[in-house]
Amino acid sequence: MRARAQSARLMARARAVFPGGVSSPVRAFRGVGGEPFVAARGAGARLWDVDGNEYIDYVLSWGPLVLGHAPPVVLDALQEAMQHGTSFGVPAPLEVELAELIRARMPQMEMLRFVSSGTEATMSAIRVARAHTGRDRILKFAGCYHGHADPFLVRAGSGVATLGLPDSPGVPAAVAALTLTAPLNDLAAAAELARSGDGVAAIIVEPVVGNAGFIPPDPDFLPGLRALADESGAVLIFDEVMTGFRIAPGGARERFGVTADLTTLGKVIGGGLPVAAYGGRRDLMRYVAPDGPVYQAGTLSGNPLAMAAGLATLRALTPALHERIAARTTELVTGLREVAARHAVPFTAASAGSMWGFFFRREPVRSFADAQASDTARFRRVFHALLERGVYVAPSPFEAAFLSAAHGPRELAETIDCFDAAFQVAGAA
Ligand code: HOZ
Repeated sequence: MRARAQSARLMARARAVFPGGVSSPVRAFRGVGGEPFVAARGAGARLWDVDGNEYIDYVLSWGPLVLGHAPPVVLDALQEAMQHGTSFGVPAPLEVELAELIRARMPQMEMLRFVSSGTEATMSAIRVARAHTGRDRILKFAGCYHGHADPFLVRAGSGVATLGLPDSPGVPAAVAALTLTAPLNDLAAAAELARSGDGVAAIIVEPVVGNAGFIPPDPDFLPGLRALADESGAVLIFDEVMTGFRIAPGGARERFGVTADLTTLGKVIGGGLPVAAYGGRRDLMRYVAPDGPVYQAGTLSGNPLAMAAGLATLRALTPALHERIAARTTELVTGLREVAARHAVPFTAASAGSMWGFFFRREPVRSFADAQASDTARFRRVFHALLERGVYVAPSPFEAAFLSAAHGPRELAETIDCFDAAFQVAGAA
């Protein structure tokens, strides 16, 4: 057994000051049981805990670290930026540069606004949609997670799914009633809801779901939502906090040929610092104050250090590098499928770009209900067998995995060997 005495000591202290000992629920390992490890440092594809144990990291801070931990280009950019100050509270060059770079890769982001978290991005995007349409209700999909603002904590994925909370107390019933929920990949159900009453302000979706585990869209799903939004007058919002700069250099628009009216971004665009954004059609973004009446603001929005890290990351993430990481991700997923087949473990795994995931289930997973029907007990056992061998995947079956530029052939081979061994000891039903 790996020794984790220091981690245990720190977690005991943490539990006295934080609910569950964590700054965000899924980190508490409640989905898999046992004690979380406490990180000391990261470099490239690897993380070390405070007891000196080493892990190949497929969580990558839940997605942002597409270049791996502590990439020199990002550290250099931060060193340079911090010479000039850490926050200005007035416009500054780096935010303009990052916005222009994002727009060059995602032309549908005609105008955008930087915020500090994905939650702020999605709650601001639906505010714009509500202002534009004059409607209050929104349509989301079961298992999709769009942050923890009140309207989204209805049949949500990520930590909400991990903890098995159907809805969160504290969200007023009147607010929750404005959120309609359809099953993923179910266009007929979505159409029925979007056409009910006086329609919905927004249809919001993760174009590839990462918060119910990894669930790709059926080929007709996103084009169908686009048509439904057009026909019903709803604003189509792609929540690309996870998929942005992961599933293709230009995100969902490039990968699926479907353009949303508004897009939310986060994770990769901050290169490991707290950055998110919402943006899209110019006529919609003109509603945002001070151009328009929709209010949204933030003291640290456009923070220069965060902008520097995001710029350095996106500049390094060329289409060629994206392709290389995506090819390695495919290679890993193929290798894992082969190992599972050898052990006769019911297993389904898939990837899009540098985002991937797996379920213990033989049939494909197309919905949150399918994900919940996967063998989560087997997931827990395999998770711990992997961690023991130095491979860290998210401590929940309802989270996606990621790959970075730093994951090379050595990491892939080690990982496939570790899955082999984990299936050997923990793969049986
Ligand atoms: N919502 C994030 C994953 N889907 C988790 C963030 C965190 O716990 O750090």
